[in-house]
Amino acid sequence: MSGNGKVTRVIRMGTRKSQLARIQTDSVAEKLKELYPDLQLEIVAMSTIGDKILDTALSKIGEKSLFTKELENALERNEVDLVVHSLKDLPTSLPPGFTIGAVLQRENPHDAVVLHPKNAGLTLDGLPEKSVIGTSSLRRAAQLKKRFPQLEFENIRGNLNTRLRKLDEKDDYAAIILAAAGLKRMGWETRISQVLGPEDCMYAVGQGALAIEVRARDRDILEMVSILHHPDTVLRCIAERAFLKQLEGGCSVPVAVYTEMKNSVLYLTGAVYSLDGSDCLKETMQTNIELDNKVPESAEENVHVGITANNISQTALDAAERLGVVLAKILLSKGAKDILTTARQLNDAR
Ligand code: DPM
Repeated sequence: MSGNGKVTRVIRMGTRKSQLARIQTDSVAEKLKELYPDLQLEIVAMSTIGDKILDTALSKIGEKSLFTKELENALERNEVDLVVHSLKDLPTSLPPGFTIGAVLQRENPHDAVVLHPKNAGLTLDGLPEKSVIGTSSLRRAAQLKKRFPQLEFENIRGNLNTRLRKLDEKDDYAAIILAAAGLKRMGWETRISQVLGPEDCMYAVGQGALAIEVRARDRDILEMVSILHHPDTVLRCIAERAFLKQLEGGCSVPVAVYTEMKNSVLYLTGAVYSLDGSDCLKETMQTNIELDNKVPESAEENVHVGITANNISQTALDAAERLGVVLAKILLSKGAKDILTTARQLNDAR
C-alpha cells in the first residue's frame, strides 16, 4: 500500500484460464494498481472443473462450486491472496473461511441476443418459427419459452469464445443468449443485436457484477479490497442473494431477479419458473435504505450472504438482506418450493 498501508508483500491474484476470467482479473488488477501504485501484483491462472467439463449443461453437473473450488483451495493453501469471480458464479453460502471482500460496480446486468450472421437485423420476435435458440440456462429458457412460444431452445456449452464459434461456424442455432456484461468485457458489444428488458427476461442473481473472494481472516487484504465496493451494487446484490438463498436455489434453478436503487429506495422483483415457463410466481417489494454511520461491532457480524462490507452502513446491509428474505418467504408461501422441486427433478431426469 502507498506508504501508510499494511500490505507490503506481493499480492497474488488467482484466476481461471478462460479469456473472460483473465480480462476480469486484469481489470481488477488495474484498479488496484491505480489505488495502490506501490502494490506488487502477480496473476496465477488455473483450470476449474467448470472449464474442463464443457459438454455438459451447467445445470446438470450438480456441483455448486463448479468454477470456484480449485481457486478456493489455492486461497486456503496461501498460494493466492484473492480471486476475482463473476458474482453470479459464487454460491450464496461460501465455505467457512472465505468471504467476498468487494463487489464492484455492476455492468449492464441484462441478457443479450447474439444472432447468427445470416439473421442480421432481426429480433427474437422476427425470427422464423421453430428457430433454435442456444442457451443452457434454465432461467433464460423458461422465461423466453413463455414469451416466444414459436421458438425452440437447445443447450449450448463452452466458454464465450467456443459459443460464438459454434453459433457462427455451424447452422445449429439461429441465435444464442448471453449476458451483456460478458460480451462487453470481451469487446464483443457489436455482436449484441438486442438487450432483453425485464419484461422479456429478468437476470440472474449477481449478474454483471465482479466479486473479489478472499480469506476471511486476512484482515489486511480485506481492508485493501474493500474500497472497491460499489455501495448500490452491494445492496442490490445482497438483496438478490438473500432471495436466492432463502429459496434454497443454486445456479441450476430457474430463478430470476430485477433490482433498482432510486432515491434511497431499493426495489427487488424476484421470480421462480417451471422449466417451460408456464408456471411463474413473481413479486416486487421495496425497502428504504438509510446510509447511516452505524458500523459493525465485530467484523464477523457484518457478513451478509457471504459479503463482508465493513465500510457500508450496517443498517442498510441489514435492510437489503431482509428484503430478499421477506420476498422469498412470500413466494414460498405461494408455492415456490413445489415449482422449484419439480423443475429440479425434471431437469435431473433429462
Ligand atoms: C450461471 C449461469 C450462466 C453462467 C446461469 C444463468 C449461464 C450459463 C449458460 C450461474 N453462470 O445465468 O441463468 O448460458 O449456459 C456466466 C457468464 C458470466 C458469468 C456468461 C453468461 C458473465 C456475465 C457476468 C455463466 N457467469 O451468462 O453469458 O459476469 O455476470
